[in-house]
Amino acid sequence: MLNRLTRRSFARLAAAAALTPALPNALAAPREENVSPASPLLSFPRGFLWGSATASYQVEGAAKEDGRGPSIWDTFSHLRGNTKNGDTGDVADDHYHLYKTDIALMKDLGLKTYRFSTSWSRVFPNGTGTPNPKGLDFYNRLVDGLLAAGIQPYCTLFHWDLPQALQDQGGWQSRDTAHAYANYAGYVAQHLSDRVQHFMTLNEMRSFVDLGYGNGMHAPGLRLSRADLNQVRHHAVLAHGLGVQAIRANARPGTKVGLAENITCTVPVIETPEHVRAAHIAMREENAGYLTVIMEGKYTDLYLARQGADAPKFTPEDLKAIGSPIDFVGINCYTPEYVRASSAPAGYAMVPAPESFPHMLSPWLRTGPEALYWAPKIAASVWNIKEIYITENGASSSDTLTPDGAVYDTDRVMYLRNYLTQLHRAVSEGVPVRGYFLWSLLDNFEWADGYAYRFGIHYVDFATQKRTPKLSAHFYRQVIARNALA
Ligand code: GBH
Repeated sequence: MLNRLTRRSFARLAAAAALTPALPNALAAPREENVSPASPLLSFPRGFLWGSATASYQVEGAAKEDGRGPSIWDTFSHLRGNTKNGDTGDVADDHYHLYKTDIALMKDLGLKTYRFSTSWSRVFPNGTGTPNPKGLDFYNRLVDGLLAAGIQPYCTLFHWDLPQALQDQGGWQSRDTAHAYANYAGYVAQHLSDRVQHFMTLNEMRSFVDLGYGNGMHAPGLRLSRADLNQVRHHAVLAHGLGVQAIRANARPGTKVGLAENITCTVPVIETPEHVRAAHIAMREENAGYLTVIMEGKYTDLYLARQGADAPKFTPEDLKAIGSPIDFVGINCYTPEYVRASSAPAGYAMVPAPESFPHMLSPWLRTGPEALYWAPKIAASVWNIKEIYITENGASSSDTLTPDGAVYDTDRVMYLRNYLTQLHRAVSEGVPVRGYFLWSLLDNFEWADGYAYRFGIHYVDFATQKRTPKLSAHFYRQVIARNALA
């Protein structure tokens, strides 16, 4: 016999399916006596913020419209060989024009919150100097639309699209860029903070530093020496710190400031005390150039020792700015990094992944759901963090439209169910995760991978801009509606 809750769940699922011609007969009612009820729902705390995330260059398009200046991603993606199939973000999801359609998709999902990023070169076409009012206007319209739909906007101020004009003056190799960033961040916060309560300074410093300036896979495509790269990394965390100060100085009182970093998500190889301890040490040391220096206001001794003569040059004032207190930490969490105890002086060792490790379509996206348990739990305990968001988690899949117009991305649904089960484990232990942003709302421009790797829970036909909810969107709608794993 089905209990009442399960019966109600079936009724809701059936209703959802009925609204969705793309899922014909998906849930033809089985005879009740033959149904094994699912285990009790894994409920999340009341008010848990279910969200989704995108980034300006990946979705907006309209690359030359309304006075937007070029960014390093315009330049980089237009140079042959830098992206798969020579793809660029010139049009992307045309979200700049279709944002109302996209807000309707969010509303249909029941999203509580949406994380977007502002394009620096829309707001300041040259990076500094005179702002372009039409650039800011787009974000005013977007924010107003979100609020009208009952969706809380979370704003990231930098998701890798550095104004080309600043790159021409040295980009992140120059300290001046950190100051230019603070000026821009303060300006946007000043104008949006009457409606936006949460700002993230920078998205994934590790990615744009190491890929953009280290191995040349991302814009601006440089391969610097280790010493120069360490200096770029220092300028990135300095920009974060100066940005925090500028936002505090210019935004409404009560505005919350944080960041969104793809920290090394350390996971103990076996859940025994010695490996758990090693994973805590690794959390600090593997993130030493990023989150650790931000949370502690200094580089760890081990970090400086490991860099030796290549260590970054910095002043005590730099460290003070970098360590400016923040209100929340956003963790972008995709892959686990396994750690074991070790008798080496560091007290831990990273465990390389075997070739057979399961991954999603993107070869780097190794699937280890327990990352979403351990990363926020360990970070919260190492730095005594009181407010955490999972600012990104999601997966690429070889989505195909079936003849009936559906996308059955069962692998993405499995991925999400498994990761969210581990997030539930953390939240039920009291780890202070307040919300979760699924990457991504839409298939979009996946940087060097162009449009070849789809991360959306809505399928986008890039020829027509038609959006189709995938099975994962239906799954996520149920999670949000029940505030529980469905
Ligand atoms: C995030 O990066 C980004 O914030 C987001 O913009 C992106 O769309 C999303 O994840 C999905 O990728 O090809 O072997 O050089 C996640 C961290 C860092 C993962 C760079 C891919 C490239 C690995 N990313 N990494 S490789």
